[in-house]
Parts: sequence; C-alpha cells; structure tokens
Amino acid sequence: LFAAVELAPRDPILGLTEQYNADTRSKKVNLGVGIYYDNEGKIPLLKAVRKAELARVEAAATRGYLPIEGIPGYNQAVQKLLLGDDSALIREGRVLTAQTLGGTGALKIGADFLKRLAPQAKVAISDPSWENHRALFEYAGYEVISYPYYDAATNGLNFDGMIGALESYPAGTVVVLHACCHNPTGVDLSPGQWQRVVEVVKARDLVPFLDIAYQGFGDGIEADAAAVRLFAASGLMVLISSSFSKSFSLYGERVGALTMIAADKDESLRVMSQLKRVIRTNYSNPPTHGGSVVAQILNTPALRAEWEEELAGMRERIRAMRAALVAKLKERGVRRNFDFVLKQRGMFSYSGLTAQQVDRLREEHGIYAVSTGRICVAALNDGNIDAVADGIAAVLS
Ligand code: PLP
Ligand code: TYF
Repeated sequence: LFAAVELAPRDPILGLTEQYNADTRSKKVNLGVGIYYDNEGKIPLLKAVRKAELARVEAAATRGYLPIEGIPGYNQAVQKLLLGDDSALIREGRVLTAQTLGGTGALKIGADFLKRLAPQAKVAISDPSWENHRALFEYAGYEVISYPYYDAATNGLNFDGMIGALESYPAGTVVVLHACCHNPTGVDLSPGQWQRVVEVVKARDLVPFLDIAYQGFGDGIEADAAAVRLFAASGLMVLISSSFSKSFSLYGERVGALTMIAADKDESLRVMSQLKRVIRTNYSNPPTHGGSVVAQILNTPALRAEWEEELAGMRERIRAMRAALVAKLKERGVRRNFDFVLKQRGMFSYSGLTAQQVDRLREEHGIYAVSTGRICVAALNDGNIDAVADGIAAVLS
C-alpha cells in the first residue's frame, strides 16, 4: 500500500524555516514564518502567561478530560473578546463556542461541520490568502474558489473586484474572511467597506466564516473585532475561528476557538450538539494546559491588564519596525515608495518584491522571505533591520 505513495510537497512557509535552520551562515534572518519575535529575536514567553502557568502548577491541577467543547470559562471569555463584554447576543444564548486546537483546529472543525449541512457548497477564500486555507478546505472535501483581494498596482485592496465576486456567488457559498491583519498582505478593509461586505453577504445569502488570528495586532483588541461585531449585529449566521497562538505567544500549546452565532437559543443548543459530534470523532476533547492559562489570564483582572499591556507592546514594536524599515530604505536611496508598508496591519507585509528578488535576498544576503514577497515584519529587530534594508536595497538596484 505504501509503496506507491508519492512524496508530498512541503508547506511553502514551514518548509522555508527548515531551509533557514539548515543554513550554516552566521548572519541570516528568517522573515518567512508568521511568528512574533521580540527585539532580541526570541519568541517571548509573556509575563502574564508565566504567572498563570506558575499558579496552575502551584494549584496542582489534575488532568482529567475536559468537556468535548472545552473549558466553560475559556469559551465565555472568548465570546466576550469577540463580541464585547456587554453583548446582547451572548445574553440571549445565541452564541456557542468550542475550545479548539489552535485557529487551524477551529477552521477544520467548522469546515467539517458545514460540510455535513451543505455538502454541495463551495468555499471562497481571498486571493491571496493564508497558505493553509485552500488546502484545509480542500481536504475537508470542498471545491475552493477565490475572490479578488490584493491589488498589486496600488499595494492595496481590490475592493470592487472583491464585491463583484461576492455578488456573483450562489446562495450558501461559504466565504472565508480575515477579520483583521490579513495574512499574507497586511491589507485590511475600512469599516465602511466591511459594512458593504456584510450587506452583500446578507443579500446573497452567503455563509460568512471569519478567521481572526491576530486580534490585538492591528489597532487593539476592541478595534480589531469591529468586523466580527458588524457581522454579529447583522442577524446573519456567522462562524468565527479564533487563534491565540500569536496574541498569547502560545504557538505550540494549540489554543483557539470556534464560535458560531445562531438565530436563537434553541438553534444554538442544536448546533452545539452537532458540533460536539464533529469534535468527538476527531480528537474527542481539547488539551488542558493552554486553554487553562488563557482562561486564567482573561478572567483575572490583574493578569488581563498585564497581558493587554504586553500585547500592546508587541503591536507597537511591529509598528515601529514598519516605520524603521521604510525610513531605512529611503536612507539607502531606494526610489520605490514603500509608504504602503505603514498602512498595512498586523505581522505581515506584502513587500512587492518578486520571486527572483526573494531568491536573491536568500542566496546573497541570508534573508528568508516567502516567494510571494511576504515578509514577517514582526521578525525585524534593531539587530537585523539594517541588514534587511541593505539586502532589499541591493536586490532592488
Ligand atoms: N488563520 C490565519 C489567517 C493564520 O495566519 C494562522 C496562522 O497560523 C492561522 C489561522 C492558524 O493559527 P494556529 O497556529 O493557531 O492554528
Ligand atoms: O502564515 C504563517 O506564517 C503562520 C504560520 O501551514 C503557519 O500562520 C504557516 C503555515 C502553516 C501553518 C502555520
């Protein structure tokens, strides 16, 4: 059976990290993978996380199975992060949440759930989108199509193209939307544009699946939830996948959640009962540690305040790196206008570099970026930014 198995291609982004790790040059920079590094180039262990972990060890928590849908206090906290502390939808019992294995787990559980309800529906993702969106939905059995999103000519959004595509889809098409900090481009919609998208999704009876993996990295926790809240207020059925990998710097703990908004409490209970079936047949129930830590932080005011401060610190450091990169490219006489980098949100920038320029950056300068030109701005720091600016200036001249 295995004899005929072909070698699968590597994930282009995770594969890049393998290549970077194997690079023996002393001066090298990995701007490929979407991970937040601190100014020392390390993945931070947040102070709030450390305190919650110590408290957990101290409490000698036992490790029984969690409920299928995860920790109740975690799920409630996730709902408030998404919809606000004072959400009428939550009070009315219309919101249901399950703790999942990262944002990826939430997407997969949501995909499997929807597939059983509407086996013929297609899934539409942005062009471009997170590397794993297409593969994940295809593996769940869907035909995946894409709607226009990025406009290379303006380094911005092709909003008319996006709306035109959404208007052409048949009812029931699942539309995956990045709620903030679009991966890979960094290009987000304005509040007015989001309102228009909500109108079209509603008018065409599409199924919105919002992916929020960077809440707090754009303009702040509340501001970054604006699109989620617009959809929630629209009366539509909504699916939301949350990832806390970046915002709590807990990548390997696999902390995420799938939230859905139903028409009423009864529908919500029925939906949850089916969702639990999907979870049970996949991995039975989620792991304890990461979810407990996040719940502890979100539900303890002092820890929560500390986390919000640390998250703001990450957000502001990325902003500072965007500004420094643009300034340093100017200093080096680069004539192309990179001001668009300042407008982009979150960890990434679609730099506009070509695949050939990315190859030269890697081969000649030891700087790793994704072949599409995506760079992870959150991997820049005071120690590597000059080398990166030198490298980019060199490949552009
Ligand atoms: N969705 C988007 C848009 C992402 O960029 C990521 C990044 O990892 C994920 C989902 C997956 O998150 P997680 O690592 O928590 O599975
Ligand atoms: O886009 C990124 O770099 C992150 C990390 O299959 C990632 O979201 C990349 C690819 C992948 C899983 C995670």
